[in-house]
Parts: sequence; C-alpha cells; structure tokens
Amino acid sequence: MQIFCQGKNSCHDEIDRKTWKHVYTEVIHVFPSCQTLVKREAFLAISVLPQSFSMADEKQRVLLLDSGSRFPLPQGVRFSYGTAGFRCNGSILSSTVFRAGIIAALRSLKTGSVVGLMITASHNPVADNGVKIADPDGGMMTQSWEPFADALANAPDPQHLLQLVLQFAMDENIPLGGVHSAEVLLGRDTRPTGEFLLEAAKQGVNAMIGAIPIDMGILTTPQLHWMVRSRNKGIKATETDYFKQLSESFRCLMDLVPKETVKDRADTKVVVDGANGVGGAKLEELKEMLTGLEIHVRNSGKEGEGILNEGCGADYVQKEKVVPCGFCSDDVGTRCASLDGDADRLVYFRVLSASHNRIDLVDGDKILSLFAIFIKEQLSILNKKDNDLSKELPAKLGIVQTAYANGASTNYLKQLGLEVVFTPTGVKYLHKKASEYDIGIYFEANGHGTVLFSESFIYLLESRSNELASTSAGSERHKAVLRLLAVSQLINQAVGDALSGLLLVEAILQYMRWSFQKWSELYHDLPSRQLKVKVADRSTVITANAETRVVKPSGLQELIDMETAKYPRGRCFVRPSGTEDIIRVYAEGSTQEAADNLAKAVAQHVDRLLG
Ligand code: NG1
Ligand code: ZN
Repeated sequence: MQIFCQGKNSCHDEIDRKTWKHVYTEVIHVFPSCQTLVKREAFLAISVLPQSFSMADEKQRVLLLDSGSRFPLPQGVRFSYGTAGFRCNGSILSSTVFRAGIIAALRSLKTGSVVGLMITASHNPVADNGVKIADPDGGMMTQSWEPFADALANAPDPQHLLQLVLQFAMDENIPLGGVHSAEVLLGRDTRPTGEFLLEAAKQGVNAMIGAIPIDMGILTTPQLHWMVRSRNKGIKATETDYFKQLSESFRCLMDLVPKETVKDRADTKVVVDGANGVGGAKLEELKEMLTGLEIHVRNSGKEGEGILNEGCGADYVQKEKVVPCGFCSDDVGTRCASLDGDADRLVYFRVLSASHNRIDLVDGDKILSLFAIFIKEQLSILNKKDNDLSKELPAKLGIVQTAYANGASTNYLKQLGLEVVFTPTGVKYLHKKASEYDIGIYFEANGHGTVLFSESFIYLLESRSNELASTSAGSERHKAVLRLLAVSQLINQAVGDALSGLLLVEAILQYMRWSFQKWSELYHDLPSRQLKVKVADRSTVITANAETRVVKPSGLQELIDMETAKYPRGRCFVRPSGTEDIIRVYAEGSTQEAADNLAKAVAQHVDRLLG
C-alpha cells in the first residue's frame, strides 16, 4: 500500500502513526514539501479512511493505481476543462480521456443516473481531439465539478490521482467500492484518434468499481446528449429512436403547414455541407426517413471526399464567409447549410459567386430570429384575444445570446418586443439561462443553439391540446398548440443539434413560404471581424459583464474604449478562448473596413501587452 502524506510540517507531526500503522502496512514514501492540495488530501485520506477501510476500498485503490499507471501524463502540457471539455492534439489525450472516464463514473455514482462521455474536438482540425461529459439531464457537466476535472486531468502520477479521487469522493459523499452501480454512455465522432481514445475512456470508467461503460458507437455530439437525457427519462434511447423522434415530429410540423400554401411553398431542396464529419453520414440515414424535403449531402466524410473541417464545415463558412469545398457555380442561388465536425453547429448560406468565393451567410443569430418569429407567432395565435380568456396560455419567452451576436440581430429581436439576455460564451452558460424561461431560445452566432421548453410548459401545452381536441379540433388555436408540441419534440432539448435544427428551419420556411433571400434580409448584419492573438498566457485576461469588458490586465479596456470611440457604431471586446491557446478579438463597425481596422488595432494592443 502506498501512502503519500505531508502535514503542516511533516507527516510525523499530524498523523496518529499508531492508527495509521494499524490500518496501512507500510509507508513507502513521504514528500518533504508537497503542494497544499496534496497535503489536504493526504491528511484526510489518512485521518478518515481508516474508519471505513474495507476489502472493497482496498480493491478500489489498487484498481485506480493499477489502471492509472497505464496512462501516464504527457510532459509539459496543462489540461483545462474550458468552454467545451478538454481539447488538444489527439495523440497526447489518452491520459485525459482515461481520467474523464473516472470523472464520468463518479458523476454517475453521485447522481444515481446515466451520464455521457463524448470524444470529439468539434470544429477543430482533424489531428485534434477532445472529451466532454454530459450530465444526467443531457446538458454539460455541472460547472462545480470543473475544478476537480482540471485537478484530476493534471495529476502527475497514479498516487496523486488516487488521492484526488478519494478526497473528492469523500467531499461529495460518493460511496466507492461497488456500493452503487454507475453507467456511462460513450460516444465518439469520426476522428482517427477516436478509437484508441475510446479504449482509454472505457478503462477510466472501469477503474471505478461498479461503473459500466456502454459504447454507443460513432455519434454526433447531440445524439449522445439526447441518449443520456432520454435514458434518464425512461424513454427509449437508441439511434433508431432518435431518428424516429426527429422524422415523426418533422412530419407533424409539415402536416400542419397551411394547405393553401402548398402550391407556392418555399423550395424543398437543401444542399448540406457535412464538414467531412459524423453529421454528413447521419444525415444520409435520416433523410431516408423524411418526406417533403430533398436533402443532398456534400462533404459527407466518405473515403476520398476530403478532410474533416478542412476548407468546409460551419466554423469555416461562418468565420471565413467563403464558399466551402465541394460547392461550385451550379449551386448559385440554392439554399445550402453547413454542419460542424460533430454536428452541433448549423449555419445556412447561399453561393453568390463561386468564382469570387462570395456567399450570403445566415448564421446562428438569424436561425435564432427565424425560430423566435415562428414561436412568437404560434403563441400569439394561441393567445388571440376573444371572449374566452380561459383559453389563453401566457408563456415567458426568452432569447439568450452572447457578445458575439451581431448587434443588428439584437436590435432586431428587441424591436420584435422580445426579451434578450446575454451570457458568457459557451453553451453551458446559454443553456442554463434559457432553461429559466417557459420557452428559451439560445444561439451562438457560430450556429450552436436550440429551443428549450420547460417541463411545466409542455405539460400545459399537452393538457391544452387534449382540451382543444375535444372542443375545437382543427382550429387555428389547436394547430398552434400542436406545432409548439412538435417543435419541443423535434428540437434537441439537451444541447444544440444541427440535424434537428436543420429540420426545424426547413419546416418553418415551408410554413412561412419564405425564400432564403427573404430570410437573409430580415435585417442586415453589421460588418464584423474576428481575430486571434497568440499570447504567452491567456489566463492573464479576466473579463466581466458577459465578457464585454476587460478587468485585467489593467489599462487594456481603456485602450479598447479609445480605439472603439474612433468608429461610428463601433463595438469591440476581447476574451481568452476556452478551447484554444489564444485571445479572441471581436469588432463591429458601420463598414467592413472599420470593423477590420478596429479589430486589428485592438489585436496589436493585446499583442503588445501580452504577446
Ligand atoms: P472559445 O474557443 O472559448 O471561443 C469556441 C466558440 C464557442 C463555443 C466553443 C465550443 C466562438 C467565438 N467561440 O469557444 O462559441 O462554440 O468553441 O465549441 O465561436
Ligand atoms: Zn461542434
């Protein structure tokens, strides 16, 4: 048995060595000067564990030490859970994924529910990979566990890892040694490193006695989150069930498209850029189950089609605003969409000129606007004033954006009379805020978002639907309720989902009889520019007010204000990326030149102060 300990001065001062000796057979190592965290853990491990020491504990400790030794920490890298889990080059991620497996197992033990672990680096290059954990409700892992996740991911050796786990289990009251069982659903995207990282995840889950890893295969990120949520709700949760739910709710929405509009309905064809990732292949399967929509998939990830996220995909199209590979002059005018590498982001575009590489982009902000208009309209049909007030169903509708939302979109949404709130970047923040409403719509400009319906509002909709079915079946009010219920079934309630988002966009365009152009012209985006600045340590930048103001380093915000004041309608902010080792600069202005210059000037200040 190995014990690492160090009290305030030394282990000899603090520990009742008799008790210790009685419990543990041998002390083989004592650190002369440990980090504070290690001191505390070691002390507790020794002072508390003896009372509950059992054969099962012993087995658990041996298992953790043994499996931990198979996944040494790579040298010179520091892992941080970040905006969307751990990310870095896939070849050095196995120790992190192994540890994420342990965290997921602990999370399942703690909550008594199924949790998920997804291996993906989303829109990042193919050589990268990442891992994130889905909580029992299908959302991102609770933020309160992130410090533990960071500490575990960076534990230098198996002994530290063991102590961290034992300490955390004790703090969180998680019974170890197989007292409870745990289940972790594992998913991965199509990245080449996915397979060996999946093995590391399995071993991580298996390192906790009682925990079982279940390999769900190659999936989109939103599919895995959906499965976790469904499993915990007692709903069937296979991939077939996912496709069935999407296709049936889509059919329901299409059946509710006013019949008189069928002749002049919007074009039913859409061409989708699958980013050469998992989304393209899944869409090929899903489209076979749909009627009333013609989907063509490009960059589907098939052998020889191209490289994941390279010159294609939602991130490329949204950031570069150019034609993705696989599209050409034949596509001019056609409605097109782009997914990202794990299919949780969706943007739309239309090729204006293939030779000039010009597109008309409809980003997450405009997808959000389309959803908001549709839902607002259904709510107002439902609550149309007539003599019978009892039929009304007031709903609190909220829109959630980040500082990256184009200023023109925010103005537009506010002009519609909608409540718009802001959170820091990252779905975990947006999702949480949106869940405070009866219906919360959240989107990042990059196309990640969804529409959340509160359980209580769904319950009200269901009872209203039953009531109207018996009193006024087929009435406009009844149809509006049915549409809202279908949206709540179609759009992923766990996380942003490009596949379900695409189907909702298509159904709404049919309902509204809108062309791509009409949608794109809802408002005109203010010209904007995003830049990245490589800095020595991105954590030196601290922000406030949903990341719109810099608090540290001092003086930087004043410089940003000074530059911004030079441009009419100028807006600019900087923040440390949570997924890359960079500082992001975002600027808006009344012309593209102004936005470019503002971003460049601020980037230079950042570089000078921190580069
Ligand atoms: P970071 O790297 O923290 O900016 C990026 C996106 C986020 C989110 C995450 C997760 C931008 C500006 N940032 O985060 O919105 O999608 O990746 O994938 O697009
Ligand atoms: Zn993604």
